[in-house]
Order: sequence, then structure tokens, then C-alpha cells
Amino acid sequence: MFDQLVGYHGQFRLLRHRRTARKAWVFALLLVFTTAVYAQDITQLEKIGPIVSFTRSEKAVVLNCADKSQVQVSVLAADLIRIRTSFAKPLPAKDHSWAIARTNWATPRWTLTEDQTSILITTDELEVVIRRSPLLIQFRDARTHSLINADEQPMAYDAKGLLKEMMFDSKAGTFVAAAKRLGFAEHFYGLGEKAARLDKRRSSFVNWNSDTPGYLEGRDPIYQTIPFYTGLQNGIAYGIFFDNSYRSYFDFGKSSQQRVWFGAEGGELNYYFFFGPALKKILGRYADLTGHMPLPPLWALGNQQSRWSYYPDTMVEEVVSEYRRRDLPLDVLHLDIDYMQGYRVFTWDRERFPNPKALNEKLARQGVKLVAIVDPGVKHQPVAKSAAQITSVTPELESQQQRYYVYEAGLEKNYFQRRQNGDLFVPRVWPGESVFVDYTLPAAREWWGNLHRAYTDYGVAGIWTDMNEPADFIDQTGKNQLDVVSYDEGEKSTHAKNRNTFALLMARATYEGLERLRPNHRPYVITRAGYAGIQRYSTMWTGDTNSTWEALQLNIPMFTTLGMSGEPFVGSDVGGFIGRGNGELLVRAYQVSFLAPFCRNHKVIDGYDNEPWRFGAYYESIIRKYLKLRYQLLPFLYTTLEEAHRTGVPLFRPLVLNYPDDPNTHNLDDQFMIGDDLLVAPVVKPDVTRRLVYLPKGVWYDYWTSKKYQGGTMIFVEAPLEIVPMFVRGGAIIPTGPELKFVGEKPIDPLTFNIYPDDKGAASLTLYEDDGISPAYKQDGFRRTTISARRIGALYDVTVAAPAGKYQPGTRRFAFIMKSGLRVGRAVTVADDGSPRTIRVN
Ligand code: MIG
Repeated sequence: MFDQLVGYHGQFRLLRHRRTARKAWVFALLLVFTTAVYAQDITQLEKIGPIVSFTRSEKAVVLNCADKSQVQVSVLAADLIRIRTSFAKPLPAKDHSWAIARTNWATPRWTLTEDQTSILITTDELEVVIRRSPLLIQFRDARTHSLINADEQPMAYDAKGLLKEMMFDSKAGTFVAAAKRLGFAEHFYGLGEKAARLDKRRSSFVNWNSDTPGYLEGRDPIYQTIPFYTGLQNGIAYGIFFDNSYRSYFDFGKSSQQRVWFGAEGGELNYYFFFGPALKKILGRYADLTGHMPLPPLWALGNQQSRWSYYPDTMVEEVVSEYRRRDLPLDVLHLDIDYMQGYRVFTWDRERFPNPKALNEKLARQGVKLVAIVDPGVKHQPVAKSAAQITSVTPELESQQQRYYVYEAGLEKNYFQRRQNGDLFVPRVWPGESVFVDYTLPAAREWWGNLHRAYTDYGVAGIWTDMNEPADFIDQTGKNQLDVVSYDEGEKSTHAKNRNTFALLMARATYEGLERLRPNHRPYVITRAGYAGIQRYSTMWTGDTNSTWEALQLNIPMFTTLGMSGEPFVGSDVGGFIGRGNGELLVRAYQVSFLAPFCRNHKVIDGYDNEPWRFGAYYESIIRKYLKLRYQLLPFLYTTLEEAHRTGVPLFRPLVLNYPDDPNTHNLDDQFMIGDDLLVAPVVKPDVTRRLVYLPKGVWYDYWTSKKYQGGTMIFVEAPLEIVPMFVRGGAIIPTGPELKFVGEKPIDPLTFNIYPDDKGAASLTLYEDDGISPAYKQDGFRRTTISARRIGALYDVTVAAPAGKYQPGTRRFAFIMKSGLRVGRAVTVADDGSPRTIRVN
């Protein structure tokens, strides 16, 4: 075990060493890397030939080109067009992507017209103008005919192998690329998990899932691949999802003033074009296409605590009792890799955890749930000679010294990845020599999913999937894996295509397994790596950050960017993972994360302790205040999370999502909003106690004082360590509940509606509630209650409409309170009997 730790920390040492002693070297290296990216001069590539003929079907137009290329332009919806191109050969019959959740679209009405120069496809919302020679595609707004997005050059491919040298995997395939004109005032959002600022204009990126501990701003690629972005210019937004899992490249006007381009080292030039003009509408369509995030259990919004690693079981109990003793709320504790027998997944170390079931029952009595980490690496452990087979029905509790049941079963069924020559692929990860499952095999996914009974049988409530880039200590870049073959629906494709989707399929296996094992409980999965569509199966966190201010400054742009990329349930190790934090940093980190969907404090094995109380009572008391506030805000957070599930519009938002027409929001990434209504402007620098806050147009109220502001301007506010500046949008009603030690500790009674009127004296909310645990919400097991307030003279009438849905919350009280300026009104409390009514509030 020790040499593995050294190995892990060796990685860090190397990074640190290079940073200091060999700065010049790093610089030279960086130059090589960066030029390697920019050197993909796509203008030199072979451009697709002109159109010679086309065929039209009910859903699509297929263009036949002079060079034998084919382009399929499919109309999926009035605002969603798919472009699928095959160069110098006909489109293949196989058309499959792991990212896509929906392929059966009800074709909208559309028309096709043509003249000598162009072919025109028109839907109710879009015009697709396809020039015949050269083949150039433009997207226009069908109502105004104005241009939204245009090819800057014809789609291209590397016919002559000009880029082979520069490709990461020269055998991956043929480089394909598309180029779009760059707007003078165009801004770009999305691309998933990037260690970068919010607006991606003038930046370029690579997608290749990578284990990158201690990453700094600018490090690229990191863990995830979400090849989806939105462009916004003059209030008009469109989206492009380049659904290609090969190593891919995006350049938003970095290498040229003229163009945005994207390309990949193989696969098809296959992309989806979404038209807004609203950003929110695009995120909704993207969710329709790649899957809506299912609702996690409500307790997933609770506070979570982790470290690498809490063991033995008595230490786990100690952490929980410390939380309770200190009156800090807690719902979840994470078990990192040391609960296993020698890092063997689906086993328990009986010395450290003699009775996992009893442990879970004990924790459950205190309202705490366990989440266990599961890595993809299965220890490579040939059966010891003479060892008798484990016949126990609970092999996870037996010693695996002689035989390891997971390895044996997987090998027998031939579920492990192999190299092209048929050899088992044997990477090195935590257990030492290991093997990985080929998750493209449906039977392997099912097997893997079912293995999770080794956790659920003992009451483990969620699964944390890590190392799924997949990381390999032999070589973290993936070079050692290039000849690994996956079944891939019979295509038997190599790593070049499958690396970026590995985590997606592992998460899918896990999610579907949990669904089968506990059909009445919503699965809770957390992942580090992912590909587009990951939101269907898993929530995510941003991996191995540093305990530094620089790392904290990345939280807001990373969370908002993930939200703009179809991943609403995000968070980061609170206070940072690597190194030693301090009280001020930890408090400021909580002032960001107490409103993030995933709020988990976590720490590396040798890092200085980081639990909320570690830096003394002063800092702890501030953290307590924010954790308690998070629990009070749960009705609001959950209502907003359900919106993310239903509409694809994330909970944790950049201001540009709510105010796309306001240029002040276009690159604003030290503020965020929760839903439409709560604006938060944390301090993410040391020794700073005041800051500028931008309030968009409209009425705003200081959350702490209810002081009223007129927006459309910057204001200067005090932000001592105790205070995170927060403002509520005039027109909002924020529902809150009582303080809780954990989700479900007691009924939400009274449920308080904090009413913040707009300048016309109106405010409204549709509260969402359900049982918080079962999948019944997918049918009618929910309750939506619309509350609206309007000013009548000096008083307000608050109307509660009849609730919709079948969920019954039980008897409780509703309290209404006006927050209309410095004078906060008196709460008016009524019993909620589910009947519509109007209440007078002053
Ligand atoms: O090689 O499981 O990002 O959260 O504590 C390191 C040990 C493996 C990386 C994860 C981190 C976790 C750690 N893991």
C-alpha cells in the first residue's frame, strides 16, 4: 500500500517540482502542447465537395457531393437540426451514440425549396440555407430571416493525413472539422467541466477525459467531455452539440479572428444545431436530446462530509457524533477507498468495518447515510493454487486473499477489456495490477450493476464512482490504452473512441443496478469523469482541487459552466482537496457551496484536516450559520432543482442565463444565481471584506436586511467574513422551512413564504414538493402549489391556488411574511388544508 501512496503523491511532487525548479522547462513544454493544439490548421484540410444531387425523405434531406461525400440534414424539431456527414463515402447504416436519450422525434412541419445556388429547409423557427458550391450551411431565424450561425468554410477532413503527426492517436481515424464564423460580439458558454472562466470566447479546448489532480486554471483537458456549447450574440442564442466521443478540439476564436472551429481525431462530423433565441430553451432541448437529470433523493441536497479515508467504523461514528455535538447539520458521510480489502471493489475490510449493516443502522438513527466509493479497477488476481471456491452468499464479507470473487466472475464471463491481440488489458490502479470492465457490453453493465448489492444489502445509500477517465498509473495520458478494444455494439472499436464514454457507461451500469436493487428509492450516484448524457445517471463533482484561493475562484465559473452544459447537479470539495486550508478560506468556500447542489467537504489522505470545526470556534460558527441556512432554504432549492430536472435549466446559474440581453452579465463570473430569484456574490479572495456587486434591471432586496435596491447598476457592499452578499429578485417568493439536523428530521412546519414584491407590488411562486425519495414523482406523486401576492393599498392579498398532483404532505401551517423594504412585516400563519384561499398580509 505504501508504495502506491508514494506513487500518488509522486504525481503531486512532480507537478510542484516542475512548477518551481523548472519553470523554463514547463514553459517550453506548454508551448509544445499549445502549439500542438493550434497547429491543427483546419484550413489546409480537404473540403467537402459541392452538392451534385439530393434526396428528400420525411425527416431529412441527404446531400450527395461530387467527392462521394454524403450529408444528412435531419429535422428533429422546429428548433433542432442534425447535420451528419460522411466524407468521400456514403453514410454508414450504423448510427449510434451513447449520449443520445431520444431518437424518436415527431417530425415538425417543414418545407424544402431550391434554386440554382441553394437548397432551403424551413421550419416554423429555423431556415437552413445550404449553398451547393461550395457546400456551406447557414442557419437563419425563420421569423426575421436574420443570420444566426454560418459555416466559415466547408466541412473538412484530413484526406491526406496532414495532421496524423499531430494527432494524439495517429491510428484513431481521420480528422474531421467544421468551422463557423466568429461574431464580433459573440460569447460562448458550455463545454462541461473546464478549468476556465465562464465566457469561452478567445479560448480553445481539448476533450480527453483525464485524471488531473491539483489542476490549475488553464489546465486542459481535465476529467470530463461535454462537447456542447452555446453561442450568444445580441441576445440571440444557438447551441451546437458535436456528438463525437473521439479526442475533440474546440476553438472559439483563439487561433483566428475569423472562425470558431471544432473537430475530432476520428468518427463522424455529427452535430446538432439548436436555436433559442433563449439560452434556457436551448438547455431544455439539449436535455430532451441527451436526457433530463432524474431527481436524486432529497437528502442528496443535505450536507455531506468526506475524507480519504474515514476508517475504522468507530472513526466514522466519531465524525457523525462530532457533527451532532456541535449542532452542525449532516446527511451523508462518504467512505473512500480504505473500506475495502486491499482496494478490491465490492468487498469490505472486516477489521476496519466488522459489521457494515450495524454501522449503517447506527448512523441511520442519527439521520446519516453512507455513500461508498467504487473504482473501475478490479484487482487482477488469478486464483491462488489450491484455494477453495468462496461459496458464501455474501462473498463481499469473506477474505479475498486466495480468490477474489469479482475478478473470477468477470474473467469467466469475459467482461474485462482486452487489447487488440486478445491479451487482458492490465492497468495499474489502487489495487495494483487491475482490469477494467467493458461497459459497452450490456451483460457486463448488468453484472456490474448487480454487484452493488454488496453495498445496498448493508444499507449503503449511494455510490461514488471515481478514477473513471479511466485513470491508469502506468500512463495517465491514455497512450498505454490505445489498442484496448471495446465491443461497442459489434463495432469492436478502440480506446480512441471509447475513452471519453467509459465513465458514462460505468455510471449507467451503476445507476441501473441501483434502480434494480432498490426500485422504490431514487439512485444517488456521483462521478468524476463523464460524457454528454452523464446527467441521466449521475451527479458530479469537480475532482482534485487545491485548498487555495485560486481554486476557490474557479468554483463559480465551473459550476455555472457545468449547468450550461446539461449537468445541473454539481459541486466541489468544499475548502479544496489537496494541501492545507485555513479558516477564512473554508468559510468563503462554504459561502459558495452552501447553495451548490452537491455540498461536500472532502480532503486528500495527507492533507490537513478540513472539517468545519478544524480552525476554531469563530470559523465554525459562521459555517454553522450557512449550513443551517441551506437546510432552511431546502424548499426553495428543491423547487429549483425540480425545475432543472423538468426543463434542463440548472439550479446554479450564471447571470447571463437569466439576463442574456444585459451585456454586463456576459462574462460575469464572480456572482451567480440560484434559480431566477436569488443572486449571490461571494468573496473569493483573502482579506477582502467589501465588493462590487452587479444587480441587473429590476427591484432587488438585500437578503439580510431586506433593504430595497433598484438594479441595472453596480453597488458596493460590505462583506465581512460573516456575510455573503445575497439579493432577492423583486417579484419572488422564497419558501423556507425550519432549521434541520438532517433532511426529514421533522416536518417542514411551518412552511414560510418570504414575499418580495416587484415595483408593481406583485410576487409569485410555484412551490414543488414530493416524497423526496421514491420515483413516484415521475407519475403524479408530487404537489405544486402556486402562491401569488398583490398589493391592495397598504396591504397585500396572498392567494394560494388549489395544489396540483397527488402527493400529500400531511397537516402543517403556511406562514406568509412581507419583505418589502426595511420594515419586515409580521408573519401571518394559517393551516394548510389544501384548499384555495386568499389571505390578507401586511
Ligand atoms: O488517485 O480515492 O478524486 O476524491 O479521495 C486518487 C482516493 C483517487 C481521487 C478522487 C478523490 C479520492 C481519491 N481518488
